[in-house]
Amino acid sequence: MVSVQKVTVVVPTYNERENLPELAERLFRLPVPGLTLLVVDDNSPDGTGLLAEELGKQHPGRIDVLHRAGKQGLATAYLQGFQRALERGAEAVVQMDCDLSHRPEEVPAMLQKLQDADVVVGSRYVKGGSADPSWGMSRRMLSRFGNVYARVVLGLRPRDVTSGFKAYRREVLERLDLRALRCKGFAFQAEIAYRCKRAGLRVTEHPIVFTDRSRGASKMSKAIIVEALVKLPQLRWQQGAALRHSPRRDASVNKGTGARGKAPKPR
Ligand SMILES: Nc1nc2c(ncn2[C@@H]2O[C@H](COP(=O)(O)OP(=O)(O)OP(=O)(O)O)[C@@H](O)[C@H]2O)c(=O)[nH]1
Ligand SMILES: [Mg+2]
Repeated sequence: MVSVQKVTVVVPTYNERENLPELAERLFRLPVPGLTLLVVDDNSPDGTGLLAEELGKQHPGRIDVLHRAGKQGLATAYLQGFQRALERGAEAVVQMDCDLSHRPEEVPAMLQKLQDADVVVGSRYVKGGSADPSWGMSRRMLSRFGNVYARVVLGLRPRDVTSGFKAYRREVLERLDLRALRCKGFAFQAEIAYRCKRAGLRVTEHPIVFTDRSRGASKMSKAIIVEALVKLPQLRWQQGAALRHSPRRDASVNKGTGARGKAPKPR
């Protein structure tokens, strides 16, 4: 049994009615009694938001639903979800997709590892982890390239920086200024990884086997991929420019950028 008392799993949804019931059932079967689910739904045309309310009646006190007016992207869904989770007293916050690509059964092990880390990342690219074995060469290359690109451009050490499966200590989300996030789509995952590095947080990777969704449609689009290609280098350049104009900050930043070690105050 995991010792963290209050855990909120934040799940953004857009047209996930075929997946949400199974995700909820599997999460609530875990040996984490204080686990609650927060669904952030963007007025899904397939009625996922209403379904979440219905499921909430079947699991009193365990499902909270944040309804937003329309599709506004992954980043703000997480941002608002994290804020709501903190307001409601979560001690640890987990983020994951609703499409069952992230196995709920990994959550207890990730929470266990969170006892000695600030952030635990479900990673496809460490020993024991993998991407969907059925992926063809081109899909595999795209995922690999996206990840290597983000790692190189942002100078990140973790192996999987585009993973959307993460567990955070409460204090981490309080300290990272998430309102200043620039990316809207999945690039937001790498932007968070970058902010964790900049804040000197201890990031641990937990191996996961990522499987493709078997129900519902992907929301990945060309615009989301272009955003990642364009915005991630900008984050690094802006940081470089800020440092060039502020020599005193330069010294302090260089001391505090390791993925491990004592965490300085975030900037
Ligand atoms: N609230 C909200 N949820 C979203 C939005 N876009 C995607 N999601 C959800 O975010 C999660 C990840 O989306 P996916 O469509 O699976 O995208 P992906 O996992 O990056 O891409 P695939 O590899 O195709 O699965 C799912 O739970 C989606 O329903 C959005 O604009 N708003
Ligand atoms: Mg997915």
